[in-house]
Amino acid sequence: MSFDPEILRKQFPILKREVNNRSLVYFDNAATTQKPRIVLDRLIRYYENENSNIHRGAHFLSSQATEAYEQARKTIQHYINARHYHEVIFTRGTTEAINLVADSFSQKFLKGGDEILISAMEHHANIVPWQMACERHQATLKVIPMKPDGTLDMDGFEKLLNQRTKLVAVTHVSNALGTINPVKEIIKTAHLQNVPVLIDGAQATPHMAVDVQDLDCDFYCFSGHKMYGPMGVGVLYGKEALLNEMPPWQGGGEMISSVSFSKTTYNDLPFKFEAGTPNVADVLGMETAILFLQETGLGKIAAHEKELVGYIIDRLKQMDNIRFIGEARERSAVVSFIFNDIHPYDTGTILDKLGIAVRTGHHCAQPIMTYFNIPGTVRVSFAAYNTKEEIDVLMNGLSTVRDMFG
Ligand code: C6P
Repeated sequence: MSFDPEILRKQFPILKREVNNRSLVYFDNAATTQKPRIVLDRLIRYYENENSNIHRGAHFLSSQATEAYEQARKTIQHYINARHYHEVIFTRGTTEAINLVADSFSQKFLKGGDEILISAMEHHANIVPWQMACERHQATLKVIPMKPDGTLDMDGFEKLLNQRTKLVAVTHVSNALGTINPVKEIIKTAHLQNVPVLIDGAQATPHMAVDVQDLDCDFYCFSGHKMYGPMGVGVLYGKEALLNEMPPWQGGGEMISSVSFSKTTYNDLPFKFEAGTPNVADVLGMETAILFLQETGLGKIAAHEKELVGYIIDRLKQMDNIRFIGEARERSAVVSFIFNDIHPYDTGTILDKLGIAVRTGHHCAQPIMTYFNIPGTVRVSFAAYNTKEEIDVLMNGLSTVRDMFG
């Protein structure tokens, strides 16, 4: 069946609403996507019919909820093609997944004089946890340089990789630039020196199929809420051998095997890393979002978003005083720009008055803004339900902005 965003839009109740007396135009999908009716229904169904704590009770509801939760893990295992079901760890999101690895991996493997390699285009969630880990273990954080078009300097990367490097952590897709990084190549190069690689997939999983075995990444992190699922849930994929070597991160709940005051033994994967009552409802909502993505077709979504990106770039190029931030050939559904003579915050505020939601500012990637010597960007980020007509509305809004600032 062909892809029709207008039909798809009907599945998203929020898209019908008005903001400031205008039909909402939602272009802040990299921050979070809207949720289709089936995801909302799944959350309600869970709380109305299935709500129970899992892995604990012998009663009917508890075993039903446990089964549903563990089935969701299998759905996600197959979705990202993990070799083992227990390599899928549920977290609160990408940020928590990275923090888990930064803490636990570093505790086991990082010591004074070692190096962690990140890139110049990381989100703060893939910078700060590594800074904290390096500080704790007297290690050094090194940064793969970026080029003016917003792509990584791969020669620079190879030069930085050495025997002291204990881990490489890079984003699959930049949230501020839209750049799709050559992660497979990065992983292959790092592995030649036996260095494991963590991929921040927060901005990749809503737009492309991810096969962790094909990538051969050691860790892959993503968030449910950026891929049409609920907030507060995400995934850490990790290779079994590494996860087994790493110490537990938080204590309590299902992560124990036995507890006494003198000694506690830990549970096996994946439970070793899932302390406390899990977020069952949102895990089920995320599973439903994945079924939605599969049903809609990631290939069709990607093709549609590519068309939107091409269209908006052509239109924006016709505007005065515009500067694109991030011009990689391989790019996702993000377009960042700035008017040289207008602060991005002013642009965003006027667009908001017109019912158009874009994100302005540093997008939690301040080093990128420093690199380009700008206060921030105006970021338009697309999802499957966006249309060219909405881009036309945005372009009218941007003309209003230009008229107001002369
Ligand atoms: N970026 C944006 O507007 P959480 O908050 O844990 O779901 O995701 C954090 C995160 C990590 N990596 C990348 C590449 C991201 O884009 C994000 C979230 C949002 O760009 C909110 S700052």
